[in-house]
Amino acid sequence: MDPFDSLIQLLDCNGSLVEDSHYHSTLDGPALLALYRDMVLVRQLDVQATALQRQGELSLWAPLLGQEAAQIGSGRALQAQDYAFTTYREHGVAWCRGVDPVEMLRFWRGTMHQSWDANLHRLYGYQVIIGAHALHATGYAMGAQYAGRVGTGEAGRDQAVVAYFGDGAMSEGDVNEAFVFATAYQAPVVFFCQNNQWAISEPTKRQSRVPLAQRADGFGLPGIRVDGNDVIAVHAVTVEALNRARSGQGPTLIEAVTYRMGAHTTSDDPTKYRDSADDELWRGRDPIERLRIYLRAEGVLNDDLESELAHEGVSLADRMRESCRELPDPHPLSIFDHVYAGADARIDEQRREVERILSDGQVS
Ligand SMILES: Cc1ncc(C[n+]2csc(CCOP(=O)(O)OP(=O)(O)O)c2C)c(N)n1
Repeated sequence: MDPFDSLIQLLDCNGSLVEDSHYHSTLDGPALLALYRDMVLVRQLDVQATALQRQGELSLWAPLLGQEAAQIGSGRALQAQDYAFTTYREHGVAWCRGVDPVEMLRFWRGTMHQSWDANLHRLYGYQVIIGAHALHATGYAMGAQYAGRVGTGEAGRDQAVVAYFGDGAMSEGDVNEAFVFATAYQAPVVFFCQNNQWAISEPTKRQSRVPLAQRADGFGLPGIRVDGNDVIAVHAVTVEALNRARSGQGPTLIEAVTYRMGAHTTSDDPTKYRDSADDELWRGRDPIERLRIYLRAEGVLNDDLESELAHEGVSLADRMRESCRELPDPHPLSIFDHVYAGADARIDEQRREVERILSDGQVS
């Protein structure tokens, strides 16, 4: 079966709107244009970061190429009070949460000990351990529930939590355990699986005989399969799942069917294990191109706006390149920043010990 069959779709690959009996988009022209801008700029961010790695400025980079709609459509569905937990590939979600691209580069250049200020962005740092953060997200969601921030109906108070992970993570114990806890407690968490068809060199079809979303049935949570390259549909299904979570109706699993157009990371060569015909097929399903066609046909996007956006992309790339080369080494004590939201006696004690070592001049 083509993974692209039987999906929720609101905008097809040719840029035409599609009717769905349940989901309807509430996004008007300016809102769609904003999503288009986000997608174009995060692609630029990704291309620039990949180039910086090739120039020896970054140790590694995990490209998001092809997954812009899945990340932007869902990331823009989040409200300020919500909280997201992501993997190493969700630069588009980090963008939506207000993380500066240069801050992202600090991680990949090795000039940051762990993370940006998670509390400020309401986004935990890049998680490299596959699936671990599905449990962290579920625990966080249970905390929100116990703190009375679910189902109050008060706008801006009720919270939802999103855990982003890939198709490969669906085979991990942690993710399956998270499903058990989330459903047992009806926690306000949305599991957002980007099925990009590959877990490094392992294809999704070797991992599952059924569509991944169907696994939700066995755990007792709704499982939704959406065209992950259709930003309008991704936004609509995520808005609904987040509303369910915030209003106390429990978790949802969203499988966003997409394709990793690039390598797994800059250390990987996908030509060793996949067919170029697949790359060609998915190029025709490009998430940015179909929205571009639609917006141009509607008169929302024109040559002037496209050239403005192209300029914005070039300045972003210039800023990333220049700032990346100047990123300072982290201060040794910054390893203690952002470990917990507030003060912690054990962390404070360790900080004092390192301060003492530094002032003794034993290390610089
Ligand atoms: C617990 C754990 N096992 C193995 C790895 C090595 N590893 C890194 S990425 C990856 C594949 C993940 O694939 P998927 O979940 O589909 O996400 P994608 O990289 O495609 O976004 C693996 C096995 C790891 N980081 N953590």
